[in-house]
Amino acid sequence: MEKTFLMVKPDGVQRNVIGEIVSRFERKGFQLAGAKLMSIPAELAEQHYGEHKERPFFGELVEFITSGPVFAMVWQGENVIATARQMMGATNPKDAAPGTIRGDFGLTVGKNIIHGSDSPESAVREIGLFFKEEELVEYTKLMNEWAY
Ligand code: DAT
Ligand code: MG
Repeated sequence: MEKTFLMVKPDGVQRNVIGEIVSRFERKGFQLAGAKLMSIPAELAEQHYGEHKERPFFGELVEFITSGPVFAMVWQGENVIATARQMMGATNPKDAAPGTIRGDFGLTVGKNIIHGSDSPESAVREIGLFFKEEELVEYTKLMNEWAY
């Protein structure tokens, strides 16, 4: 089953929306495979956002993502990578549709509440950066018979 890496960023943790965000993915029908509250070391932040190394906001981005705890998660389900991106909304919350996570809770691009992998390749890479294999749990949800 397809898996993606999602993370409530430090602003989302401080804004008390961890539960709300988990709830949205749960109600959608996705299955939680792993989760933890953690502080991101600078080296991990730089690796995670490596694709943005040359962008002018890279320093700020690393500073922000290491500024407080994040809630890192792995979710699985059919088409979860693309669907989670839709549920998150546009990168800049001012352009994110109401009903999306960034549209409902964010105001500016610097503090946009949630991260989600943008492709199957990023998902594999990011899950590997944040989770050890033994931190991911395989189990059967009986609900799946009613979801698929
Ligand atoms: P996304 O998080 O939607 O995948 P991205 O990968 O293009 O967006 O950028 C990663 C993060 O960097 C994004 O969530 C917020 C920040 N960011 C993106 N563009 C920015 C900009 N123009 N100014 C400041 N921060 C920006
Ligand atoms: Mg991205």
